[in-house]
Amino acid sequence: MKKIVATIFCALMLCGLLLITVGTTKATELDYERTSYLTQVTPTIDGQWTSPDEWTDGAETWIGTNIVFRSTWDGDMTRWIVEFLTDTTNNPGDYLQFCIDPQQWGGSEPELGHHFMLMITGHTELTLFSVSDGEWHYWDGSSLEVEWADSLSASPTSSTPHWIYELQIDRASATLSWGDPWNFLLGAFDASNPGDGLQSWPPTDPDVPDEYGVENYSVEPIPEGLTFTVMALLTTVSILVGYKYFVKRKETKT
Ligand SMILES: [Ca+2]
Ligand SMILES: [Ca+2]
Repeated sequence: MKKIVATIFCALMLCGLLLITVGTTKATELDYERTSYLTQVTPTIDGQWTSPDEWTDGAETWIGTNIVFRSTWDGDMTRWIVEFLTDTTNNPGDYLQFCIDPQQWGGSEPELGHHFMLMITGHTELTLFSVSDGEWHYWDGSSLEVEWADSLSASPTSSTPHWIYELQIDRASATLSWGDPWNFLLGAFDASNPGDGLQSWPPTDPDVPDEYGVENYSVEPIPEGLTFTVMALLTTVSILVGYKYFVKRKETKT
């Protein structure tokens, strides 16, 4: 009987810790704000986790359970990794969509001089979009310096090879001035699962800047409490301590 109680206790502690993790690293439906921390490990933009610690300096944000992304920054650079865990197929119609409102203008539709968009399509092509008459249009005149790569590969997040996108943008190269903080919508589409549509953060309309999320920034490195390793360690310790406590009580009583 005590063993059952001990198991329930440990399970509750585990759930509690998981909730803490979610509460501090994942945005909620009511609050689409996240924080970019200072880059500690400058990533190699090759579309994969190049080293085990390459992206542990970025807080993770989930889009449902299918997509997770992280960002870090230093100077004018904003750096991103997006892992589409459930997209394991190479389709010409796959795309990553990144709508940017660099000065938090907001608005009910994108506006020229206020908003722009990047799309990576079919894992082969990066296209920039500006705005005309409230709609996105191909934009070839940008000096925006974007380095990007993607690959179907495994990562510390999932051992199943999945699409991983890495991007690095030099904000100083943008035609529009780019502030701190700034707003964005980031989403991805898997053409082999069209029913899922665009899965994005926030889960709103890419054509409505008023519905984008906020990219805040911290001048500090990511707090240790947010790293996966620390949370996993705490979880393990709590289970061991909880279990030992109950086993000890049982031994004392018998
Ligand atoms: Ca990399
Ligand atoms: Ca696909």
